[in-house]
Order: sequence, then C-alpha cells, then structure tokens
Amino acid sequence: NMTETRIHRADKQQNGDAMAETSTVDDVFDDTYREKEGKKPPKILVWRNIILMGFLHVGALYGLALIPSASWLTLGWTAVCYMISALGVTAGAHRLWSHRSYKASVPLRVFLALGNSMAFQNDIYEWARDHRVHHKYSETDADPHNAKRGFFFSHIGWLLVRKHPDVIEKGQKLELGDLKADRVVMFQRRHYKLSVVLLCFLVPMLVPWYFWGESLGVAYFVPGLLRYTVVLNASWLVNSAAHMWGNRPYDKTINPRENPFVAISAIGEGFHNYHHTFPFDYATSEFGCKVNITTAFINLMCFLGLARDRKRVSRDMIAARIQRTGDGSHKSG
Ligand code: ST9
Ligand code: ZN
Ligand code: ZN
Repeated sequence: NMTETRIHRADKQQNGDAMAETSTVDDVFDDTYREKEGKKPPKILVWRNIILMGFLHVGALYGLALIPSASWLTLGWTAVCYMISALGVTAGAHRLWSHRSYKASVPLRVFLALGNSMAFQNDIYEWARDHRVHHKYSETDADPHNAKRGFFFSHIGWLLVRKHPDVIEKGQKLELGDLKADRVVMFQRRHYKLSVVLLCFLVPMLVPWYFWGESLGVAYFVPGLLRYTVVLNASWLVNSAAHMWGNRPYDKTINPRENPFVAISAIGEGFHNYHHTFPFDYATSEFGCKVNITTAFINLMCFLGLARDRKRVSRDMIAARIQRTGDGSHKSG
C-alpha cells in the first residue's frame, strides 16, 4: 500500500507540473481518505425512484416493440436525439464541466446544456459534483456509485437509495467555484425541471408528430422513453461494466478498465482505465478519435472556432506511466 500511495503522489506531482491550470479542478484521486470503521449505515430505499425507474424500463420495452411501426424518419430522429443527449453528457457534463479538459464558447455551452437536459441525468451542477467525488474518492464510501458494492449498485442501484453520508460530507468540501461562476450551468439548474419536460419528453415526441405525421404513441415511446432509457443505461455501463471488465494498461492498482464495448455505446467513454489515470485529457483515451465520436465532435467544434484549449497528455508521460504501473496489456509493451 505504501508503494501505491507513493505512485499516486508522484503522479499528482507530474500531472500538476504538466497542466498547471488543471490543479483547480477537484477531480484527482485522494489517497489519504479512509473509510470510517465499524458498521456501515443502513441502506434506505427510495420507493419513488424504484417505481419511476420500473415504469421507465417497462415503457422502454414497449418502445422496443413499437420500432417496426415507426417510420424511417422517426428512427432517424431517434438517432439524432440519442446523439444530442449523449453529447450533452459526454462533451458537456463530463469532459467540459466535470473535468474542464477544454474550453467552450457560450453558444457551444448552450447547445451542450440543452443536450444535457434532453439526457435528464440530473442537472450539470449536481452531475459534475457527483462525478468529481467519484474520481476523488473512487471505489470508497465517498464514491456515489462505488463499484466495490457490485454491478447492480454501480449501475442503477445508487439512484434508488439514499446516499452514503460520506458522499455528501466529502462532496461539500469540493471546490465548485468554476461551476457556480458559469451562467449557463446555473441557468440550467434554476430551470431544470421545465427544461427536462420540454427537451427530454415533449420535443422528441412533438417533432415527428408535427413534421411527418408520426403517431403520438410511437413518438412518445421510441424517440422519447426508449431513447432516454438507452442513453441512461449506456452511461451507467461506464460506472458498472467499465469498472469491472477490461484491461488496465495504464494503472493496474485501480479498478476502472478499458472496455471497447462500453466505448461504442457511450460514444467514446469506455476507455476508463486511461480516463481515471489522466482525468484532464479531453479525449478520455490515448487514441484520439478512434471509437470516440465525442472527441471528433470536440475537434470539430475547435475547427469551427467554438472551442479551444484542449488538454492532452504527452506521449512520453503515457509511455512512462505504462511502464511504471501498467498491467502489461498495452501493445507497446
Ligand atoms: C443519472 C445520473 O442517471 C447518471 C450519471 C452517470 C455517470 C456516468 C459517469 C461515467 C463517466 C462519464 C461517461 C458518460 C457517458 C454518457 C454516455 C451517453 C450515451 N456533494 O441527492 P440527494 C447534498 S440521474 C455534495 O437528494 P439523498 C446536497 O446538499 C437519472 N453534496 O441525496 C443535496 O442537496 P442539493 C435521473 C451533496 O437524499 C443534498 O445532499 N435522476 C452531494 O441521499 C440531498 O441530495 C434520478 O433518477 C455531493 N456529491 O438521495 C434522480 N450529493 O442537491 C436520482 C448530495 O439541493 N437522484 N449532496 O444541493 C435522487 O433521487 C437522489 O439523489 C437519491 C439520493 C435518492 C439517489
Ligand atoms: Zn469511473
Ligand atoms: Zn470522469
């Protein structure tokens, strides 16, 4: 354990030197935290969430059965809604707002916030707060979706019970000034419920009904509920599957893994061993745009002048890390 501690310390130093600016983002693993000893607090079920998530998944299955009755335009629209809501999470809440791995102009931030409301995964502020504690206290009581509590808990279970008190205690100590200072983030937080009703449910349903006469039933269940549920599960797989199955070429002392299947459905967010090792890298992967639509999207935004200052880990730093802490699965080894 002493060596592990030293590894993390050394890396913090290294990251800090290479990326002075990122030191303000409170997303670096804290190896000094210790779980409280003794009995764990009891699990308190939140029945409202259990029932709503149950209905949502039944509705999504019904949407699946309705796919053959949907027009091609409606299916195309479903894919568009999937992309916009996924980008609102990956390029927005995750890479921009949780990790500050690049900078985005106001129009791009507005687009990402709209996509984020379409994804209905809690507002950006709450998402980023939970995500920063997830990185900082990964796989401990203070991690909201602690993967040590099993697949079900890290996938969906954590949204169905009250949080462990350490999540809240540690979360309250996080530096979140950058989020509070972002007017787009705070505007979305103030109008979150209305924005979700409009963007996650009404817009996906009304567009196919109004523009090409799709039935309201198909329009509600396919681009609405089914699309929402698939984006949710694709995101949750990063917390469950990508914390359990895959190689650890960059750091074998941590649980997050490289999982190409998750990377596909989560449009580039499955390279999770890399991401937890270098959380400030805007590509969340060593391999840039490969199986990574989100990275391609951010590159396009830079090309259009809507984003800038992408942070990237140097080749040397990656190679050194693979040598020092990798599990030997990297093809360079
Ligand atoms: C959803 C989120 O699905 C999904 C996140 C996925 C993350 C993936 C990450 C992987 C990497 C990125 C990959 C992206 C891939 C995307 C691919 C796309 C194709 N710090 O929460 P409350 C305080 S959401 C500090 O009620 P309870 C705070 O004061 C789905 N403080 O705790 C708070 O008040 P406020 C839809 C914290 O009572 C107060 O405590 N949404 C923190 O224990 C109470 O907080 C739902 O299903 C913290 N971290 O309830 C709703 N946390 O907020 C789910 C809390 O006002 N949520 N505080 O400041 C809930 O109903 C509740 O949170 C609960 C816990 C029942 C789970
Ligand atoms: Zn993780
Ligand atoms: Zn992250």
